Amino acid sequence: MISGQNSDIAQRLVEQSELADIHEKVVAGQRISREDGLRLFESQDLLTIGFLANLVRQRRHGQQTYWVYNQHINYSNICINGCRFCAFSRKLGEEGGFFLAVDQIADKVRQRLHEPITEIHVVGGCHPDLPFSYYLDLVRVIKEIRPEATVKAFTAVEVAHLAQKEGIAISEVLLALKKAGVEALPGGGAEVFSNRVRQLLCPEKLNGKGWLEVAKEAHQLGMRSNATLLYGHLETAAERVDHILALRKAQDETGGFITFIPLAFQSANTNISGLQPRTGFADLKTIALSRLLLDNFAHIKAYWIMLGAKMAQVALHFGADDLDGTVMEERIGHMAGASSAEALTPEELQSLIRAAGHEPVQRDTFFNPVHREN
Ligand code: V47
Ligand code: SF4
Repeated sequence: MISGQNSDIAQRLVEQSELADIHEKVVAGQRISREDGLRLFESQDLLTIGFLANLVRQRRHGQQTYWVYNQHINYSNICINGCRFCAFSRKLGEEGGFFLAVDQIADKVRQRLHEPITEIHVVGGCHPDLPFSYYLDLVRVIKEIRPEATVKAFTAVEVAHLAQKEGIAISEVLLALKKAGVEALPGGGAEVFSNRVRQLLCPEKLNGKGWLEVAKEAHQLGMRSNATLLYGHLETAAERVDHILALRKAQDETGGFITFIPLAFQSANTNISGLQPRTGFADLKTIALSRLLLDNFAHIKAYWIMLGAKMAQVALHFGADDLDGTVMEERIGHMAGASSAEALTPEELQSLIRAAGHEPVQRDTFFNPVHREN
């Protein structure tokens, strides 16, 4: 954190910068516009952008940075969609495809029963054949073994896929999942809402409008959800801004989003080639811009799996207030070449946060503090 004399100097520099008018809005707590967002993306003044985002972050969360004790489970990577940016998925029958039966999922949960996990995050591909009863049984078995953990499961894309496959309404799928024990949806599948990008990269997938409708419907039924942006591929700065603003509008309508997660694209083993490598500048600017534009989102997550632990730590001074969690087993980023570890212990997460000058706060899925014995 900047403090005392340094803070005054930083303040004066910002007031003299090309972004002084946006600084005024941020200080006054005013909403910043699409044009402001575009100017911020075009600006190379990363430290001023970070200073502005950090003002908002500090106002909301002070020195607190959140982390969660969680377990990721991917039930299957078999998927009908074949998004060009995805190294995780396989077609049915293709080498490398996998599927976990309900009792294998139960084993994964049981194996870690000695750990104080508070969230189980479950996602997979859009499988062509699995019956709806499989998804409900999967959730029920997790809740049976670990009743105290929150099940955060199935993206809006998986929910829409189930509705289509079963020939039932989205609300019916959501209500059945909720009854089985799902309390929140992960934020995946949003990618970039732009039709142009979706036509190029994931034309088979639920479109942006459909994704927002599922999320809003979940909120109306009393479920919460996260939201993501997949950045660092073919999207333009304007498409990033418009994606974030579509989420801001949806959040104005329902208030149901918990956190926003910019996902840094990992390119290995994907069908997108010839890109310039993603830069640290782009990572920090995207985090900061998200914090500044999403004035109605309480939290911005620096997902260390995609960013790498070191960049995620720096992002805590550029608008992010959450590092996600222990994870333990991660396939989506690692099959696409992520060089981060697959797991961080609670001690490692907390020491990353402390080394950034912040106070670690263990949270549950909904950002309620979790009090630990040790
Ligand atoms: O929707 C796919 C993304 C998402 C790649 O809600 C890729 O707390 C980077 O949504 N490089 C799934 N990203 C993961 C996800 C998520 C992860 C952690 C926490 C939460 C949460 C949600 O992964 C997909 C897609 O956008 N993805 N391929 C790739 N090559
Ligand atoms: Fe399937 Fe999701 Fe991968 Fe797209 S990103 S191919 S929907 S698993």
